[in-house]
Order: sequence, then structure tokens, then C-alpha cells
Amino acid sequence: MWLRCGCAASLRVLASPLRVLGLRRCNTAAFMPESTGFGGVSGRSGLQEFSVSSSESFWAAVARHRLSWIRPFTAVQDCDLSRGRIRWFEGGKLNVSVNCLDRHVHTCPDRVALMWERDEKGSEVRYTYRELLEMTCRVGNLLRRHGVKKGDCVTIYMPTCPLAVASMLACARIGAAHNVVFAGFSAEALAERIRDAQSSTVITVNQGIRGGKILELKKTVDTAVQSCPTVQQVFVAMRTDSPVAMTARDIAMEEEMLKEDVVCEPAAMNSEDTLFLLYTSGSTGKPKGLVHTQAGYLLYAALTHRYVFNYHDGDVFGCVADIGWITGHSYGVYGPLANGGTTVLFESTPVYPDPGRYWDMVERLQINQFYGAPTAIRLLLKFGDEWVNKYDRSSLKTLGSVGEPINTEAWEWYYRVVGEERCPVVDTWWQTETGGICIAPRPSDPDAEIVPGMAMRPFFGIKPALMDTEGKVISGNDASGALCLAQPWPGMARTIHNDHQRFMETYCQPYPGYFFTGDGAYRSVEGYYQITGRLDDVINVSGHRIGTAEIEDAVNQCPAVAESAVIGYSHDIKGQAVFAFVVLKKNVDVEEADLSRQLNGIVSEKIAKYACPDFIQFVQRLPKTRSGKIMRRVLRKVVELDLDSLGDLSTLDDPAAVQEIIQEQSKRS
Ligand code: 6R9
Repeated sequence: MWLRCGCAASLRVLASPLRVLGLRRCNTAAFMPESTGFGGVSGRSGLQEFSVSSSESFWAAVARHRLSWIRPFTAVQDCDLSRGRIRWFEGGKLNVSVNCLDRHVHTCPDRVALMWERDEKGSEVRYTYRELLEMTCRVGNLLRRHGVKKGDCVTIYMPTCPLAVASMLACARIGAAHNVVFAGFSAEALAERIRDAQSSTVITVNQGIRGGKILELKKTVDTAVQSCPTVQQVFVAMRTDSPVAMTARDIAMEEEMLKEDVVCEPAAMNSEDTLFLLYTSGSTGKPKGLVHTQAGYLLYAALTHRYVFNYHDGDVFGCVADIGWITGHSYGVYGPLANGGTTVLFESTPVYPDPGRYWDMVERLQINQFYGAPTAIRLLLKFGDEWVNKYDRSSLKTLGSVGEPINTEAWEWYYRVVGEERCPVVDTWWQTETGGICIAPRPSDPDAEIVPGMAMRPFFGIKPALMDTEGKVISGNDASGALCLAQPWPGMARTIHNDHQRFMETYCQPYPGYFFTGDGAYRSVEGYYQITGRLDDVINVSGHRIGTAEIEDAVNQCPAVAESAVIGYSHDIKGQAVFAFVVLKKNVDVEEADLSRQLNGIVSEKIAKYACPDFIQFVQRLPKTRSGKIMRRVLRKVVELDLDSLGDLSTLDDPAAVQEIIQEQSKRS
């Protein structure tokens, strides 16, 4: 069954790779920028300025202190955003898996690396650094024996579990790139990603299990690979007891792993070799395979994990994102492991078996930093405070939010009820493209002021810029514009796999010399940043620009509302009008007409009359991607009655949500 490698040969594992690489003993807490001797720089906010104005000195010092190198780098950076050329730490060689495992095994082999919170509540499994290294080495050897070479790309289609993490790290160990595809994607979506990545090897499980429901992952892979001529072998691990039909190309993973040695020589990788591809959710056109490389990505994930969450040695870090998304990569796997931390792998859902799941887990695993998505927070607040209060949350020190704007009501509930007004809420803004957190409340100072609903301050080395409609930089505060990043940072994506032209067009060409994020932002009088939503979700009503997120935030402040989605639709007179889909809290018993009046009152009070919804439709649920993002694109098509071009719905969490809304719409029209 589910393989848990023994510790028998651990000493062999410890000694060999470290000796091969000539690594010194390391203290995981010793890589702080403060200790790097930046003469004359006092305090962390001074350090932020220094990190931007003297970017090369800053990143060189941090890279030397925080990463273990096989060969030191010779150039800190060679970047030109206008040409889409991004290179960090060239000349250097290192191995990411050694940085995440061996060096910690050397100092603290029995520290817990992974706490796997399995779907079945109360059956968590812990893996020490030594055990995770052994498992990684076995997978690395297995892949090598089956011909996987440096530079190949392995597709991983697995639930969030230790073997998936070991598979990612095994790729890194032998120099192959990984391409993790979220295990909720359809066969077609998976096939498209396998083909684009040109993978010859896929790793999967017989079945997944999430929220008590069985997911037939192996069957999905079988269907997918029929249209993927490059695939030669599929490794199949057993997550459940159900036997699965094996074909000639399938390999029983655990069985074969047991034949492998627990020592695997790490490949010496160049800083700019590819570490992984990750496809962004296909809300617009063909998915983009963003390319992240070795040293810069790892360094940035580690540094942000340490400072944004104020993570300290011995803390238990609970990121509930699936490993199929960038949040799972950077803050479920690479950041915490590079820092020698203990990281939780969450396989379940926030409401399984009941809405107390997260907080029960916090109590059981003694989680210190909890990192989740606003959509889950909004869902949970609908069920009431008693599900939270049932559990002891005194271990919590920091609460994180990611993925979309967090509305004021959710922020306050998170802060007041979940965190008992003790834990800072860090609303972290970033993207698959940025590799790690770019704007967050407190990279500079753990005691810094935090304003609800604001991502606040740029991280070390990040220089945001707001652009006006003419493409010029806006200099003052109290201003809104297109959010760009004015200088390169080590964690940014280098290109789109096989499509550098698209990378240029999407990110580099809209504002030459800047990285364009696709988001809008507001810079407050104090200079704090607030993300206003995707620019493609901005509505222009009678010449007034208004972010859908802003309207939603107001609508959500109505006590009867659980969540909402606002879209713009074409209107003869105003250009665009506002359409709000609203989900009410359970047991709300108010007339719809009264509620509509109430909502309009709130919106005109919070924003302006022009922002009031012209139409409000009360719905049971909103169509969302499995990572929790509301699919406004789909809502727009439904409202426009353009049902033939709804596009790919395979990324939806529950396609029935769209059907319900369509039926409601057709009753009205
Ligand atoms: C990490 C992640 C990126 C897009 C991004 C933005 C939205 C993420 C946010 C946020 C407001 C935040 N987003 N964090 N919006 N406040 N704190 O989610 O990556 O899946 O690539 O999505 O998500 O619109 O551009 P990804």
C-alpha cells in the first residue's frame, strides 16, 4: 500500500550526497538578510529600500547565505525586461533537492518535514526529513532506471500527498523538470498539458479521494495518454486499496521503489536550468506553461515564506492549497522545505466531514501559520462561528490569504473569529508568474500596521509601479492604475514554454521595460497597495471605472450575503451595466425585493450610485474553478445568453452551478 520508507539505511543517505557536493553543516535559521552584513542598513524597512536600490548586492548576499551551492555563481543578474531576458545567479551550480532535504537531514534528521492531513480526518501521517529524503532518492533512482534524463519533463497527476512531493523533489534531484497538473483537471485538459510539455513519463495514483469522494485518476490518465504520443510510461502509486487495470506502459510505483537504493546522486544543475513548468488555469485561451528555474525560484520562495509569515524554526506551516497550483508549489513544498520547516499537506476540503475541518486540523497538528483562500473563508463564515470556536486555535500566530481579493467581511471574520484578534492577517498578492509573494503586509516588520483588505507593502526586491491609461507611470499616492513591477526579481517566471513570443506580448510589451501583471491596483494616501482585481474584470459604467471586486466587497457587507460575483454586461446607454450574482447565507428569510433594495443602498453608500447593480440574481452557488476562483467569464456568457461559447468548463468545481444559473436566466427571459 501507500509507501512509507523505513529509516534503516539512513546514515548512508546522510553522508553521501553531502560529501559529493562538499556542503558544509548548516543551521537553518542562519540565513537571514539581517545577518548578511548590509553595512549601515538599519531595520527591515530600510532593508526593503536597500533591496530595491541595491538589488544586486542584496540578492547576492541572500543567495550566498540561504542556498547551498555546488559552485558559486559568477554573475548576480543579467536581465532586460524589455527583451524578456531574465537570468539570475549564472555560473552557479546547485541542486534544489539537496537544498530542501540533505542539508536539513545533516543537522536535524528526525525533524518532521511533512504532515500529511489525509482526506480521512484524524489519520494524519508524519514524515521526517530523513524519511522524505529516502523516499525522494528511491523515486529519483526509479526514474533514472526508466530512462528519465536531465532536461526531460515529467508530468505529475496526483493528489496532495508525500509521494507527490517526493516525485517533485526526485525530478529536481536528477535534473528533470516537473509539470504538476491539478488532479481535478479533466482528461482533455491533462492531455493538452502533457502534449505541450512533451512528457514521456507520467506519475499518477490508482484513485484519489477528496471530500469522501473517489476520483478515478488512473482512468483519467488512461484516457488522456491516448492522445499523447510522447508518453512511454506511467508510474501508478496506490492511494486506495482498489486494484486498477494495468497496461503494458504502466509501472507499479511502490513495488518498484522498494527495489531502489535510498541513496541517489544529485545532479549539478545550472541556476537557470528549468525546475518546473506550471500551466495557468485556462480562463483565457490555451493554457500557458510558465517556466520557473532553479536558484532564483527557490531563493524567492524561501525568503518570502520566512518573512511574510514570520516563520521560525520549529513552527508548523499549514498551507491548504493543492500542490497542483503555484501556492502549493511555493508554500506547500519549496519555501518551507528550503527553510527546514514542517509543512502540512492538506488533501481534503474545508467542509469535509463538516465545516470544522480546518480548525480541527489546526488543533490536532498545532499549526502556527495557516494559509488559505478567501473563497473558503467566505464559505465557512456562512456556517457560523460555532464551528470555529469548538476547537483550540491558540497555536495560531499568522493567518494568510491568497488567490483573490479578500473582502472586508471575510477579513474581519478571519481576524476576529478564527484568529481571536491575536494573529495578523497577511493578504498576499502574487501570481503563478511571480513565483512567490510580491505584495504583502509585513515583509518589512512583523509589528507593522495592517489595513483590512489591503495587500499593503512590496516584498524585498519588489518595486511596484502603477500605469495610467496612456502607459505612463503614475507618481503620486491616492491613485489607481495597471499594476506593473518595475524591476526583475529572482522568483519571476522566465518564459512560457515553447512560446516566448506570447510571454513578451502578455507581460513585457504592454509597458516596455516593466513586467505587466494583468491586475489593477490602488495606492493609498499612505502608499499602501490594494489589488482591485483583474483588469479584464474592470467595468466601465457611464464612463466611470469600477472594479468588480470593489462592488462585491460592498455587496458582501450585507449581513444576509455569503458571497457574490459581479460582472459587466453591455448596456445601450451606459456602455456597461452591473450584474450581481448573490449567494445568501443559510436560513436567510427576507423577500428578494427587499434584499435588492438593501444591497443597492449599501453599494451606493460604500461606493457610488453608478456602481449599484442593475440586476441582481440570487443563486445557490457560484461557478468556481477548483482552486476557488469565481468564473466570471462563464457568468458573462450566461448573462449575454451566449451559451454556445461558454468555453472549457472542465476546470469548474461543480458544473451543475452553471446549469442552475442558466435555468434561472431562461425563466426570466
Ligand atoms: C497565487 C495565485 C493570480 C491572480 C492575480 C490576481 C489574483 C492573487 C491575490 C489576488 C487580490 C490577492 N490574486 N492573490 N487578488 N488579492 N491577495 O493565486 O496565483 O493562480 O496565478 O492567480 O489571482 O488577480 O493576478 P494565480
